[in-house]
Amino acid sequence: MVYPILKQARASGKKLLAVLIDPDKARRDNLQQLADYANDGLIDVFLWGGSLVNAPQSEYYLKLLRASANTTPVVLFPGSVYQLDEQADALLLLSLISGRNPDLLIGRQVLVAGRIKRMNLEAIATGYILIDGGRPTSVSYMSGTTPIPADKPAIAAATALAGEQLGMKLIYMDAGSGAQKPVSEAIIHGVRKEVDLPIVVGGGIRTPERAVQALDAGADMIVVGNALEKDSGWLPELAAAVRSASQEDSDEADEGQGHASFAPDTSRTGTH
Ligand code: 1GP
Repeated sequence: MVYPILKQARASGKKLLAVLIDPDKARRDNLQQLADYANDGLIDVFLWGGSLVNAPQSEYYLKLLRASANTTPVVLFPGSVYQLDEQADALLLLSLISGRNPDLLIGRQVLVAGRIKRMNLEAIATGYILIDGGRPTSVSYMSGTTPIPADKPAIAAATALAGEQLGMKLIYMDAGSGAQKPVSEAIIHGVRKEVDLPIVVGGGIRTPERAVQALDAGADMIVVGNALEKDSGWLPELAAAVRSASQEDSDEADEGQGHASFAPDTSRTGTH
């Protein structure tokens, strides 16, 4: 199960690094390098998906990744109903709660509910929140929704809180792939103050410093995609920065703030 890993991280202050692979842009050599990093313990979670996936080789690449990095969970991050794949460990069952497009709030979920059940995929109900990242991104265009303005932390916080009250298990704030500006610390901090759920932040994170800023502001897991697609050589530096952000929280825990110790549950759903 993947969700317990996120919950444990949230409880203990351990920070997680997720690498997003867009199957349309995957390359065999890059995939192998990322798998090697994962096997060295540098990647906590793979996210798999994209706003528009046309690649006929998506299933094959996912099989390759599963074969080469078989202890790192792979979680589907689907841009459409065509992106379900039972080779994955889990699925972010996204509800685009920053938007007002009913199809992305409940319509598409209805279309895939039966398939998810029969695939025995762990579905993680995710309150997906788009934050303006400085320019239109694929996800804002494809979803036909307007992101929350970057300078409105109160709206982001109220949206996340509504997601929590509706029973969602995770909040994912996304400035969109390749965003000019990542989600700001003020927005992350505002949401962190309001909700207890694990918080995932992605979009436009291109440096270890940016990753640490998001984690220090309250994200439990950051997602990096674009910046690793062409060159994943900086991943060890990124992973070290994520670990250092964890260490700071763990120190606080040692000083009596009552966090539980981290004990990752890396067990998988039964079918894999
Ligand atoms: C996009 O949050 C992810 O949905 C990752 O964004 O590709 O900009 O890293 P990047």
